[in-house]
Amino acid sequence: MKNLTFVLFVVLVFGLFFITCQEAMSPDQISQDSDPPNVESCIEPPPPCPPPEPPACGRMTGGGSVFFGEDPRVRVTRGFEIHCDLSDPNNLQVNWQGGNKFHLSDLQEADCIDTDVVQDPPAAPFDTFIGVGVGRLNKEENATIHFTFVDAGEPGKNDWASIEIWAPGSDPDTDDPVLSVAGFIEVGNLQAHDDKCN
Ligand SMILES: [Ca+2]
Ligand SMILES: [Ca+2]
Ligand SMILES: [Ca+2]
Repeated sequence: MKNLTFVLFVVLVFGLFFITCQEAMSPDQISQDSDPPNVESCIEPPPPCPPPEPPACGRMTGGGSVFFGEDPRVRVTRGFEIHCDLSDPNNLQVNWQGGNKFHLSDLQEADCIDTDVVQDPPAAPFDTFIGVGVGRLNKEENATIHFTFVDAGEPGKNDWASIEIWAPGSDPDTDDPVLSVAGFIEVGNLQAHDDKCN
């Protein structure tokens, strides 16, 4: 009888132990424990992007009549002035063979960038002016101009310019320009200036 009691006691203890272990390791918990670690929580978020650099604050002028190109021969008339922040005044007139005249009415886009080119003197926050605008071509409105002017120091023999002009009604994305010219400045000078924008 003692032996039977002892056996029953042992069975009871093991039974309780088994039930306790099953409760401690419920299926849900087993499933959770077997999930892979949350990798994303271990990866640090990327650093925030640096704020964009403010646009260069300046203007470009042309001293004297600026001639360049051979066919056609192009003249950017004396006294042009264009501003990186589009603020007035923005004056630009382009003449070329055949009695063609373009006069800028509205400078719509301006991107003034500082490249490896050295524009000194004077000190300026940019050397290259990339612009888009509309104006009158031979007294007809809504012609389009794309241009790039590079001040490469003084005097202006290393300065460089490109100009494309589309006739009124033409699409610069699909149509040919009526003027497309690029080259070093032969006469005159392109001058980048620092400006007080505020
Ligand atoms: Ca530069
Ligand atoms: Ca200069
Ligand atoms: Ca220059």
